[in-house]
Amino acid sequence: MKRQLSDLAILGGSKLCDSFLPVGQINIPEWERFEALANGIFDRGCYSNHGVLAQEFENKLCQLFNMPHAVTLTNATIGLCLALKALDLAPGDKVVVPAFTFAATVQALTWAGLEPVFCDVDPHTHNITAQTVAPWLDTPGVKVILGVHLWGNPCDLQGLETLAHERGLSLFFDAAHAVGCTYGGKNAAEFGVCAVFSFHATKVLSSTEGGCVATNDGEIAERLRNLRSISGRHANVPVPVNSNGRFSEMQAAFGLLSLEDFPRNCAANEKRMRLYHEGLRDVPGVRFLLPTPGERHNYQYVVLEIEEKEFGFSRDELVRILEAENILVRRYFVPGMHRCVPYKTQFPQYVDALPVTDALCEKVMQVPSGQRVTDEDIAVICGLIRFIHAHARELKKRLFV
Ligand code: T4K
Repeated sequence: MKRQLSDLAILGGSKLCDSFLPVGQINIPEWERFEALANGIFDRGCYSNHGVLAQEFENKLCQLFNMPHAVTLTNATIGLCLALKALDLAPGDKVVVPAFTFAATVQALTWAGLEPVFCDVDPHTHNITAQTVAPWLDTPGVKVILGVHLWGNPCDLQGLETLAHERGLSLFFDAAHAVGCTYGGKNAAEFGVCAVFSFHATKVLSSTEGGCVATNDGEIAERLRNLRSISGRHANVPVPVNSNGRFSEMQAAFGLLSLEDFPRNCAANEKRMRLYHEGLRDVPGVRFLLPTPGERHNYQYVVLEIEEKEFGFSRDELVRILEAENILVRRYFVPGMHRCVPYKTQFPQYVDALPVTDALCEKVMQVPSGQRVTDEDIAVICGLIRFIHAHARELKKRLFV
């Protein structure tokens, strides 16, 4: 615990954490359970090309999502690329997409030969809404609205469905953060023509790398199975190109165990989020983004907004102080995609058009969560943030002048 300013690592004191505390889950199943499944893989001698474990994982995902098709892929980035390629779109067709997202959301559009039309997001949910999308729908060539269920909170699905229906557009979702999350009691996977999920090591449902596309559309699912593997096992349907987006048996083994642990890991995440909230809720200038009450959630990301005037430091300054202590907070997603190459030069019309995105890029951060982060760690992190706020004026003079 820090008692005086010189105890802070950024001022030469010792680090609060001996090893770094990351944002991300790294929920590891017990080795013996993994070994038992891996032994079966060795016995069968089938390591990839969608073997028995991959098929079992897909079946269980269909149950979790309440969907007829869950096509597993190497990761969600490949899932986004191939799912966009599987839609009936022509090269150069336009897709309305938030700029406040992970690079893969937008780069997948480029990869699939489509053009992004960047829109802003709601300041309270960080997600697109019918209101933030509507101003861009008259752009010639718009065919799809691509929403991102950021931090696991589903977008305003009712409003978006109504708008898409009125305008004859498709809805497509990057649901990388939203495994197990609901909107109006329905699984997030049940909305849009496709929903793409991530099972990266830092996600609450993990297959180390991995992702899947959930869809109701049997034709799209068949196209995806052909797109993901030159040696596809399923019916041959015409696809524009082949690829290798296969999901290995080792990934499936990890994923199956993670699925068994999923309720337990979500509950542990919920507790961690609650502890952070209790530990920080009265600190001036710290705002929490909390899940909608009554909906199911995976509580994967603990997301804060730092208001510089009230807190005493900007988000970036706070991040530097915390990182010096080995607390690896993240600044997802900076800068907004509209300000990244190649988009800022290719599409300069968006650079100064998204004020909410720009404001969020200045103040949003995620604090460590997941299996490695203990209750004591959270108490220490909250205590440190309180200490930094309480001594902001004095500390600022010694640090950032
Ligand atoms: N759409 C959205 C909205 C997304 O956020 C993402 C990915 C995607 C699509 C694409 O999904 P994938 O293609 O990845 O399936 C991470 C993840 O790599 C990425 O999956 C995630 N979103 C993004 C928000 O965050 P980084 O660069 O911040 O995290 P990374 O991989 O450096 O890991 C964080 C820390 O965790 C590391 O500093 C160390 C620790 N760590 C990580 C790994 C992988 C470990 O201790 N062990 C590990 O094995 O991107």
